Amino acid sequence: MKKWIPLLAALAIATPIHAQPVTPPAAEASAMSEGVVRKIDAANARLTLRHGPIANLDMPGMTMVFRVQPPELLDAVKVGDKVRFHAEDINGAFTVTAIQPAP
Ligand SMILES: [Cu+2]
Repeated sequence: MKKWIPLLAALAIATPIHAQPVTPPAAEASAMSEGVVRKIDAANARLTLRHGPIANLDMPGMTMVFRVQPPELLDAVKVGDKVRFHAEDINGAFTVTAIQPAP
């Protein structure tokens, strides 16, 4: 571990403090966010998630209801699961378009 310290120090000096990772649009479109399933409303294809920041929606962490498209995505998760998911704003409705249990 010790041998890395000079390299990390060099990087810290070389990297401007305001530098942010640049996410290309293609990667952003498929970006996965983290959350926990709080409620599943299969009849209405809706899902309540307590989620972390969603970079592609510029949304901070919160608990909220999402639409789920396609509704079959709900078959892969249950209440209490930690999940990774992708959400998009589709015609003004925040919609989960991919979801999987987190490892
Ligand atoms: Cu939210």
